[in-house]
Amino acid sequence: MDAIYSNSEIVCSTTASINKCSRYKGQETLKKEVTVHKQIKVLLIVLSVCLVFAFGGVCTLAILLTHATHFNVSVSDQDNNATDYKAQFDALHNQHEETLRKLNRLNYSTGCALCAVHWVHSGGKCYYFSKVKMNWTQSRDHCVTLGGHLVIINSKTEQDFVTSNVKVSHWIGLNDLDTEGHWVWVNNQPVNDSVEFWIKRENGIREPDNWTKHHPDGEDCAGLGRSIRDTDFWSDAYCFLEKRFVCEAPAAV
Ligand SMILES: *[C@@H]1O[C@H](CO)[C@@H](O)[C@H](O)[C@H]1NC(C)=O
Ligand SMILES: *[C@@H]1O[C@H](CO)[C@@H](O)[C@H](O)[C@H]1NC(C)=O
Ligand SMILES: *[C@@H]1O[C@H](CO)[C@@H](O)[C@H](O)[C@H]1NC(C)=O
Ligand SMILES: *[C@@H]1O[C@H](CO)[C@@H](O)[C@H](O)[C@H]1NC(C)=O
Ligand SMILES: *[C@@H]1O[C@H](CO)[C@@H](O)[C@H](O)[C@H]1NC(C)=O
Ligand SMILES: [Ca+2]
Ligand SMILES: [Ca+2]
Repeated sequence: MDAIYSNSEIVCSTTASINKCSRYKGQETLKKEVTVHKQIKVLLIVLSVCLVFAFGGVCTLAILLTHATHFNVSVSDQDNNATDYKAQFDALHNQHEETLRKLNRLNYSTGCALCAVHWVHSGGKCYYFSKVKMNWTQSRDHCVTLGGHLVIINSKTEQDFVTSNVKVSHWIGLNDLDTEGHWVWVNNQPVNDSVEFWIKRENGIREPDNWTKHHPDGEDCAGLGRSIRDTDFWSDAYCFLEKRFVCEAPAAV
């Protein structure tokens, strides 16, 4: 039984091996077919992947393009608006300058109207030349009650304007009351050494000379000239002297 079984087994095995053989042959053709199928599959997969990538690429491009268009549009919008704002700004700027020019012409053409009655306009300022005489401190206080201050001379132009309007000595807003020899204006500004108009005589005796002949305290207040002489220049004098005086005030706009 065993032998038969084994025989038959052998037979079987032989048949099986033959079968196996034939099956192997079949399998080889099968294998080839499978390989071809696999290759096609791989090709298909590769193609699909390529397609996916291509699609993705197209999508990306499309998105980029849309964005680019939007971007361009917004940029050109902003450009337009920027030019609009610049044009508006330029127009306003020109208008502003023209208004300033008009105001300036008005300032100078209607000079008299910008100063109170009896005051004279010059260079954006108003000047008052008194007819009454007072000592220096009274003059200083009187200019303040008139809305101004004793004149402060800051330039040759202002000096020339003021002196061209006086023929006798007038007080100006300059004194060395606080510190002897240190001349300050009524606004506490010291005299600028490059803008001073003290009398300079040919004999070398200049003002301020702090003359003490008539008073031991010397001279601490400044006026234009002495009496009716040298009124184009400054001279120190006794503060208690009564003189006419020049007031100054800003012009109204
Ligand atoms: C440009 O101005 C117009 C109207 O003035 C406005 O509607 C638009 O939003 C502005 N565009 C940009 C980009 O500022
Ligand atoms: C007009 O005069 C006033 C007063 O002096 C001055 O403050 C103002 O700057 C002047 N205006 C112009 C445009 O010059
Ligand atoms: C003095 O006046 C000159 C000429 O006007 C000017 O250049 C200078 O700045 C003035 N100095 C002072 C301290 O004001
Ligand atoms: C002016 O005179 C007074 C009184 O004599 C004297 O105290 C003062 O030092 C003098 N000032 C100058 C600058 O000479
Ligand atoms: C100026 O005059 C007034 C009034 O007469 C007087 O009180 C004052 O002391 C005088 N000032 C000087 C510096 O003389
Ligand atoms: Ca003095
Ligand atoms: Ca003097």
